[in-house]
Amino acid sequence: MKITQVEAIPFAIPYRKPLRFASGEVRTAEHVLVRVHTDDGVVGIAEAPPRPFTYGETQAGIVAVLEDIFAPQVVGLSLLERETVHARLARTVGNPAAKSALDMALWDALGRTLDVSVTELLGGYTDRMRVTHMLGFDEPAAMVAEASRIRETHGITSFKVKVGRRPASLDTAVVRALRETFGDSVDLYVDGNRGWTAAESARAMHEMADLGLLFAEELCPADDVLGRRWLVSQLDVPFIADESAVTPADVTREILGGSATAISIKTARTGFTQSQRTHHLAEGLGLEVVMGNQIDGQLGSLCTVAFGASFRLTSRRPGELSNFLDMADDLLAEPLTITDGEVTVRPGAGLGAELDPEKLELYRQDR
Ligand code: MUC
Ligand code: MG
Repeated sequence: MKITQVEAIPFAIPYRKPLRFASGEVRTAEHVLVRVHTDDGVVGIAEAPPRPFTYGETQAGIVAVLEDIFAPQVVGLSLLERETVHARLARTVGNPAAKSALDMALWDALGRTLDVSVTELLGGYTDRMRVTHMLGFDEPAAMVAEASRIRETHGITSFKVKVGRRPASLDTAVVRALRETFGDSVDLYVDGNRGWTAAESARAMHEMADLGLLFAEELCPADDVLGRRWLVSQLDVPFIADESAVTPADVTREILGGSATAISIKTARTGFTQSQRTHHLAEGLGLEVVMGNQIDGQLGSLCTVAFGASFRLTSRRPGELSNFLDMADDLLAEPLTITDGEVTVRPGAGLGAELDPEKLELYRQDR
């Protein structure tokens, strides 16, 4: 079970249509495939999506930190020494997506070695999750049409609406149109990616008070400390900390400081090892948890469902598992599918994912 090699392979797959939100937009999935090899001939895989506008990482930076710093720190360790891996990676600050992909590839390799799924290794609570689809910025009619298409094609009835534009009426009109079109047959919540001030957020939430929103996420920056506490204290829905609460320490600070009342867990930024810690903390604090999406491809989405299905708390709410639908293609030999609004954990060892070698050749950028 000794780690012998870590590969970091940059690849690029275009999006069918860009996903736009208050902190940025994504037109091409320029991700990094991580492969962890062991002396038993096992290979574990995961992907890292760089999000410079949220965490400062770039594709080239992820490859460099994996090759130059993290690979030498873990080669020679056993797959069972996951806490030692965690401690060594923690010597370097930041780099959440690079650390997480390495961590998840290691768990995949462990599952393959032991012939059990990652979900069974982590907690084994269920084998599936309901799905929330994320709607990026557009005109109200186009966003309603997209939601209808996603509902008809994949059976999804939960939508996260990107907000945070100015004037806020651009976004409140979308949420109102969605509610008027679908009535109570869909769940809706909003994510501002820090686009509004606390006062703008309060006004927009007031304007949408009759629309039955389930949550509000990261409407204004957590660094506007008092403004955000003021906002959260007056809302009658849970306020989800997403990019402001990456580590368990961030979660503790945001929750105890009154700047959030729920959290998003994203395996793309906390892997499986750190996501476990966040899950246990959230359970202890009695928080609502949503499994979020860092605009992952199919492999990243499989990681999210593998973790989310492991615990009762993380599988209770629909997870954001469908961003890959916007991509023109992917690397998996057997594509991930969403049926009747659900994604199931892949049966089989580890993450249960195999790559299509021809697609990897086509999309990799290092040759
Ligand atoms: C989200 O929930 O914010 C947008 C940026 C990012 O890192 O993730 C997405 C989705
Ligand atoms: Mg978010």
